Amino acid sequence: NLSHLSKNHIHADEMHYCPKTSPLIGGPIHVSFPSGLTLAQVQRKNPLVVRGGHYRPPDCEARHRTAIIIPHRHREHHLKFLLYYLHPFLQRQQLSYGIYIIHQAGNYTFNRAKLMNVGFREAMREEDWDCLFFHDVDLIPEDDRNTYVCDANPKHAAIAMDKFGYKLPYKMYFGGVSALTPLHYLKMNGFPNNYWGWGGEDDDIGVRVSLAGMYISRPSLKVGRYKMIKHKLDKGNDVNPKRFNMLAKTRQTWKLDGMNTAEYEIISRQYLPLYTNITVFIGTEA
Ligand code: UDH
Ligand code: NGS
Repeated sequence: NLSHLSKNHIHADEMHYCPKTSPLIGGPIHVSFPSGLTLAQVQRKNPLVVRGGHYRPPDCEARHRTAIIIPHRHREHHLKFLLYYLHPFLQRQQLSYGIYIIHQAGNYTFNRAKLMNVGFREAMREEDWDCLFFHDVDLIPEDDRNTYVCDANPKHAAIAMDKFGYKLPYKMYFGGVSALTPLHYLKMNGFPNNYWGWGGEDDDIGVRVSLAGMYISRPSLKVGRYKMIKHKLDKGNDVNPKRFNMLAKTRQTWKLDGMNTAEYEIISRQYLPLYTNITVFIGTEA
């Protein structure tokens, strides 16, 4: 009896796309931070996540392939909570996805935007992602309808954060979580490499979007809600006193500094159960 073979054959050939709107998504998510949570527990709760933190829906073909890029150093405690919420959240959206932690090696001044350039190149080297989410480690999405897919224009997703009273702090704010297609990213020459320390790099990125002839797209305030895990300014990430002068020159610098000039040295690439960990040496301020 060969009927089971033909059945399998039809299945493989006609693996149908997932519905346009996932039936698994709900509305608001109640976010709290259970003490004693371990990565092993997160792993047990996400049995379909495979090596390197990759996932594809088991019974339909995903319509979207999204890479999550997280700049990181010394925030393991935040990372655990983010993974705890993000994996099930992305699975409910029926996405094909991968999570990349871009870990800055050494104790030199932190550089968030340059780590994003590393994440972009290293994630695209691995897979043909159609959307990249650049995601701070301490922001937890609070609504299932905040879909992690790209728009026609670069999207600023974290528009309603608890620490800003669930409103934008200022009109051009582009920090926290943003989503770009590879085309958007290359069109604006990626992100700046020369913002060392805290502040201004997200504003520079927002300015690049418009200098490259694009607009900022946003979800609604109801949907783009995030809870920030409270913390103080990190060691090694002092406020950058040059940020205002640099921002005044973005128009002159964006084509000269960015994805086209990002130089770095990969120290290690680990395919862990819940994420890919890329440790990178990005140099120090000139
Ligand atoms: N990050 C790290 N390690 C660091 C610094 C930053 O992982 O040492 C990453 C992390 O993903 C973080 C992101 O970079 O979410 C942004 O850095 P941040 O959380 O320090 O920036 P944010 O503006 O908070 O969210 C700053 C806290 C107080 C700043 C007050 C300055 N006026
Ligand atoms: C602006 C910073 C941004 C920062 C935002 C929110 O002033 O980098 O505040 O900061 N721009 C400059 O410093 C030029 S926060 O309240 O999260 O600490 O993201």
